[in-house]
Amino acid sequence: MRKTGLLGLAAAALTAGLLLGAATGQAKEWRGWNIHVPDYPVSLGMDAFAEMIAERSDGRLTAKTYHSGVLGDQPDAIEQVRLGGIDFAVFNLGPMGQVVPATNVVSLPFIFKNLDHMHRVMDGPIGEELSAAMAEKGLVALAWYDSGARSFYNTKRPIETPDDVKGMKIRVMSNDLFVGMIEAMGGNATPMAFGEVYQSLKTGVVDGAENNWPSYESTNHFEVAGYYSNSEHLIIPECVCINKALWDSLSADDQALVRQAARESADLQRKLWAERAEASRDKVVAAGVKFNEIQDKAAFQAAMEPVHAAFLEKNPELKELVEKIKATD
Ligand code: BDP
Repeated sequence: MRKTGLLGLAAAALTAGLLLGAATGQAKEWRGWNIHVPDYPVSLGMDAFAEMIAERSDGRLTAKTYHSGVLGDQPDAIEQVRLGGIDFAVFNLGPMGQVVPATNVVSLPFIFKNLDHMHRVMDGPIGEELSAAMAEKGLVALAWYDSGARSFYNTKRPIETPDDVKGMKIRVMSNDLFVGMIEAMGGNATPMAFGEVYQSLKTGVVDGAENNWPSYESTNHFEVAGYYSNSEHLIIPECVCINKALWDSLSADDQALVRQAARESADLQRKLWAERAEASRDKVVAAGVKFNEIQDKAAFQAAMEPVHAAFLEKNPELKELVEKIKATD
């Protein structure tokens, strides 16, 4: 009797709470997935986004970012944001390619001439086209963040030519395109979650990996893989993505508010990115990393030609998009 009474009371309180929530328009706090440590440019961008939407909506919209991959690895998190188990995230378009094939165009090695070229492409109609493809899969891309250029690093020797990759076991992000990229140079590719790479380098499960300066530094990979070779073979943007059903439930005014906050957070993130890239590079070089510049990237570009050809053969419908990227000044 007493038990039922208490339960009944609890149920009544819960219903009242829910009703109150509905009546005041108080939405649940959005959960944001992030793979990076809290002081990383992506993390600071996401935190600024969460602050802006709370402030500008007078607390009607609230969000919290869960850093350091505590909500799971990236391929799983992409599924979760699609399904609504997680509300928003910053994803690299590398693993996105497995879910939204059109986004693979930005994961083609050397497709972008440099970071500025990537910005010009992503901030224009091609970025819109990729957003539309993502929306069909349940993800709304609100803004693009920077992720610099990815280069090879390993535990064995400086990489100066594609031949130096021969026989090396290299960790890649989860996407068949990156497996093909390593195999084209005679290496063995191992797709693996970001969080497992440090231990795998340390124990020799892999000989190397590839990433930008800030990730190489923030993960301490530089402590266990001391050769960093500036191949800059991939320049892959990242998206601030929100679950589509959640997005569609927002009023037009709130959508504008959220999109604007995401864009401003991207301006901040890109500025922080440039600073961190330099600081990370200085830090690892000071720590004794053996860095080599690859002045002539032509041999690497040539080695990637079969990767492009195989991709276009498999995805003829993306040829026009690839041409458009290349033709963007
Ligand atoms: C970093 C990206 C992150 C990826 C990671 C990786 O920002 O999204 O998960 O590389 O290599 O540069 O997995």
